[in-house]
Amino acid sequence: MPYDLYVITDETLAGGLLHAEIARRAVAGGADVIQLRDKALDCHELVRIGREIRAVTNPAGALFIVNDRLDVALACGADGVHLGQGDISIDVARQLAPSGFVIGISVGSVDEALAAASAGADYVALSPTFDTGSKADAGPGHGLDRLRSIRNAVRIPVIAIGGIGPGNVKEVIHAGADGVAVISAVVSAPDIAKAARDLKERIRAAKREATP
Ligand code: TZP
Ligand code: MG
Repeated sequence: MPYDLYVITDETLAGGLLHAEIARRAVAGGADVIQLRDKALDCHELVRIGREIRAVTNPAGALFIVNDRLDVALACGADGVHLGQGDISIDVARQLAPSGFVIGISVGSVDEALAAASAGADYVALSPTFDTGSKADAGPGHGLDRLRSIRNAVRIPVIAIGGIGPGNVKEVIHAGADGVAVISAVVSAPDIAKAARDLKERIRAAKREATP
């Protein structure tokens, strides 16, 4: 399953569109992964919306990941969960999840990436890779040298997240990212499907250049 273009839903940055509609448009533009992320919703709302997104991603063959909440991910039949360093641990999540369930985790350092890989994570995301205005507590970007170091340290897929768009996606892929996770570059675009299509084409082109 490729992680090339990983789109995170955010209603606050989508000009009035709801999560499922953001997902529908992003998938129409070729998003490989949709992550439901909303810190303001309660569990009931997250499960209801998660099921709507599940109905969008399934027919398209896109992966559906829930942010933070393993309980919500399991309740709405998601393909996986994206954890932060303070969320349920990878080992415990693995014990509770069905086989084949995807567990990804945000990391900021090589040590965190190594720990995640040895705990059985399916992917790590360098968070944030660049400065971002889309996550208030993200802190400063770790940069491309950190991305390269993590790429060289682990064998599982490495995703770059934070401050990525059409202007810098090529250097991110050339630094070794397997995929790119974005909010604003796709979700805040006037035409979400078109922005997704354009970004995915840039990712693919950069990968073709990077592979001799
Ligand atoms: N986690 C780390 S950075 C970030 C998240 C959810 C926000 C990414 O948004 P953008 O607009 O692509 O910088
Ligand atoms: Mg989180």
